Amino acid sequence: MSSATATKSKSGKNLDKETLIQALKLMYQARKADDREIMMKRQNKVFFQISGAGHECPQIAASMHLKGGHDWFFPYYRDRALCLGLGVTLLEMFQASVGAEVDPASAGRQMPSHWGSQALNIVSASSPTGTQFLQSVGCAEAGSYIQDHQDELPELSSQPDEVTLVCTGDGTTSQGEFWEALNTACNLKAPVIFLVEDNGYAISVPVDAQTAGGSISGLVDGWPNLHHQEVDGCDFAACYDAFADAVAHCRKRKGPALIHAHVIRPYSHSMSDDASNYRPAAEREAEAGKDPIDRLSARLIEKKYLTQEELKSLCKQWQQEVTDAAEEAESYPQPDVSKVYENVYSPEVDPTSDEFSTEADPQGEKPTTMVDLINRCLHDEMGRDMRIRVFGEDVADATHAEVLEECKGKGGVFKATLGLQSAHGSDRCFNSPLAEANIVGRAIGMAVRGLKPVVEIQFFDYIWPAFHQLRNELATMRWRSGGAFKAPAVVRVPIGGYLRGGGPYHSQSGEVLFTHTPGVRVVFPSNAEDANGLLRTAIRSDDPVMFLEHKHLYRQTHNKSHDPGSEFCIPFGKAKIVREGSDLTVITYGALVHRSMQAAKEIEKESGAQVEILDLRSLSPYDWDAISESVKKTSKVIVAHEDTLSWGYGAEIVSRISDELFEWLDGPVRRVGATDTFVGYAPQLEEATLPNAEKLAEAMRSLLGY
Ligand SMILES: Cc1ncc(C[n+]2csc(CCOP(=O)(O)OP(=O)(O)O)c2C)c(N)n1
Ligand SMILES: [Mg+2]
Repeated sequence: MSSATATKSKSGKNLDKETLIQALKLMYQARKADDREIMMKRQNKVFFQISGAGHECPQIAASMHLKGGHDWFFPYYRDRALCLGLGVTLLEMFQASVGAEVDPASAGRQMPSHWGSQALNIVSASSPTGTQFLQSVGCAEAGSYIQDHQDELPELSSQPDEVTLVCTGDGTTSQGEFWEALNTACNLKAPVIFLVEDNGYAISVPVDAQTAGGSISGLVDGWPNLHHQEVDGCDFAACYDAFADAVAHCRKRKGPALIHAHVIRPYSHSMSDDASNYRPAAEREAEAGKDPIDRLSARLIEKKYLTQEELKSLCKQWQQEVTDAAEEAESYPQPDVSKVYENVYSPEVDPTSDEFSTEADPQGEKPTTMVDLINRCLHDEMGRDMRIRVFGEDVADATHAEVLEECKGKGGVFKATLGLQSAHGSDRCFNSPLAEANIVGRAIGMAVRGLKPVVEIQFFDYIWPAFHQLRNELATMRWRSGGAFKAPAVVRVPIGGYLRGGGPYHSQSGEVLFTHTPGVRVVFPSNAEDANGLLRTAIRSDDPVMFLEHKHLYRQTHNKSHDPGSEFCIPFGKAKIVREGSDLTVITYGALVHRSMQAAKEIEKESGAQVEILDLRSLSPYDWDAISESVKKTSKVIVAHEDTLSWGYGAEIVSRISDELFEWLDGPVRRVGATDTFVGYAPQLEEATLPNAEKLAEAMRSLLGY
């Protein structure tokens, strides 16, 4: 264990003068920084304020046992004192307050108190309460994985004794992800400290209305491998000792720890709240008597480490540093507006570039299916890149590898991941709990550490528990941190219907929920070769990718291909003309590519008209040049997709065609999509719902005749 991070041997009660004065300084300056920010908000110099007042004690204790740049941190908005203790400067804090471009936490993109520091391993905090928990578990897992494979991952770093700290309020422990994270951390013995800063309220809702029995401590008793301790969060010595024990437990890899610290909230929830509306005066006054800064000051005087005069003079000096930093920060400008697009995607790796355009090098005698070529790509890439970890529900061959002596192995409900565990090891392909947010949240924590999680959500229909993580975390990480952090995970998802019996919960599409989310790439292949090449690009790119695999296309014969070889990539944003024509363009993707081909053949037979079919292959980005060229050639266009018609992918493309290609059109721009309903189980219902070759042919006929 390095001396820099060794848990301090002294107990909280016997701390020396210097340590106590340093603790008081940090607590005092954190409080005064909040006060200054409140003043600046009133002066309209900052635009949001939420304070950490009353929460300082456990945070400073944590900062004294952990080390920025060595351990990892997932703070929440009240953790100003923690961040100050770890080394974020007052100037940096006020740069965030004024929304300055130089703000190292977010480049002026996030509200103040959304902490982040690349140098200190403080991972960019977001606003949703509770999303930090699963990410912190993934981060801790990544640390261990990097340790285990350090020789093969020389570009990544972790520490043998590192600990991940994740912080939360009491109310936020009501989020399901808290329990998911605690469950997984205990199960994996992950070195994560959960600090619950219990101020008794979540905005206006008291803790007894949130938590059974009114205390999180009562609920975490008896969890396997969990060290937990309840502590007076206004007593510095008690907090110091609690962290000493928790950190030691985690550094020794005995499991996670939970510290439940009772703190106070002397100010209202935020400057948009007035606690007197729901907290009686007597309650607020009683709380004020527990102020941790007053208590630590009194202790220093009592121990005769400081006189009243010395304390007064130190406070004046500490206050001056706060004032100076705030005044200096005011001179920093807000971000240049031209930079708003920066860091939506990787500025370094461009998956649309020619670098990702390679020739196929066909392997093997026979063409094979889409699911096989997805599996081959995963095998190839795992062999080439140790950063890749594949996990999800049922994706492993067998959780207990020894059963594979007798059993064939599962390898995913569609067998897309079959054999990955056996070939590459149980720490590279493994089963997650049955919890979708768990999969994506942990993937984000791992990706932040430089790993490349390639995870599977078993069915698109069940992606919704993970949507919060996907939309608010995965997609935003790079942008919201001004490029300081990124989460380039690949999320593979079987999607779509045509199963004859899939019903409403095994047939869903819904790709637009993701194309409508900046920061993620969305890919939707229609055939085996494209799936292989696009998945390789997804893995080698540096952006989060939603890789949508139509499960009805997994084992068709019409879309088989030879294995295109282990270096085959297809750039994103490049459509493929799968049928040339001069009379009408169909823009489509996924399962409608084949159906459109069938319809086009029918139309040719009937009237000789030539329909051009464009397979978009990737939906975000999409190939506007190819669309534009084809529409200029044919002057008639249909956008066809399997998903429900209204508010769908077609609406966007049609709108842009109407806007930019109006002069070239010889007819209305049409759409074909599913009925605005769910997909029924009875095959007759499914047929009536989803678009098919007949419906496509009818739309083609009608538009050709316009
Ligand atoms: C997912 C989500 N729901 C609601 C909110 C709005 N919100 C912000 S803070 C908060 C209360 C949090 O209470 P607690 O966890 O006790 O933390 P405290 O603010 O008391 O420290 C709420 C409801 C949010 N940011 N995110
Ligand atoms: Mg609270």
